[in-house]
Amino acid sequence: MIDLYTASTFNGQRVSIMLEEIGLAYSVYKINLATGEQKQADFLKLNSSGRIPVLVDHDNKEAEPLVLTQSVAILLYLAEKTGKLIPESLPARAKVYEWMNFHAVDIGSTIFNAFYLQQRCSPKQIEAAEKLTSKIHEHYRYFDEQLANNEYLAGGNYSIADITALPVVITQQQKLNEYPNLTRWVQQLKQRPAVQRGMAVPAKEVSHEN
Ligand SMILES: N[C@@H](CCC(=O)N[C@@H](CS)C(=O)NCC(=O)O)C(=O)O
Repeated sequence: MIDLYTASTFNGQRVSIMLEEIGLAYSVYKINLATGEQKQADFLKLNSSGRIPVLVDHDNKEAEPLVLTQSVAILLYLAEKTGKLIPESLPARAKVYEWMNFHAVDIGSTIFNAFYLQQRCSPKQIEAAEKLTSKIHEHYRYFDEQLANNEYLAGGNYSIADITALPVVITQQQKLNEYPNLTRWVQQLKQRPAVQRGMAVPAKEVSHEN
């Protein structure tokens, strides 16, 4: 059995979409970030950095359950565990790693930093946020070009690279109009029932009997 400690943020949604796609049964524990549940002693025992998502796999082959943090590491673990949503050939896998990294590091952190600065009010912070917004557009042009030539992010097959990217991109819908290939890809992925279910987690604490 798998336990997922999560909240409605893009890092958490990556993992819930993945669990829905691969069809493993899991229980959801909703962590209220606004009230600081992630900094309470019980949660810190699981992840001393005090952040979601956390996955606990009770079915691994070791004696102790595996406790794993970092959304990208969790996606890679689940893909390796099930052999799903990751290609077999090494060069094709390398392209998946490349696009996961682009999204988790370049796009994800730029969007997060721009959002953080936009909440502040000093002129210097606003100026920095504007610089980051123009960087987001530069990344999106590159992303759009990739999707002009490929159905999915890392080539012809849907993979964990798409799952890494989608929840972040969805937070930026207002920026998508200029990017037709990106818009096509978002619409296509949003049709997937597993994506719809994964995006809705954690509406409540439940067991997902996949
Ligand atoms: N790189 C980590 C980021 C984890 C992270 O920053 N989680 C945020 C929510 S998206 C969090 O729990 N923030 C609460 C806090 O920092 O107090 C991942 O990919 O999982």
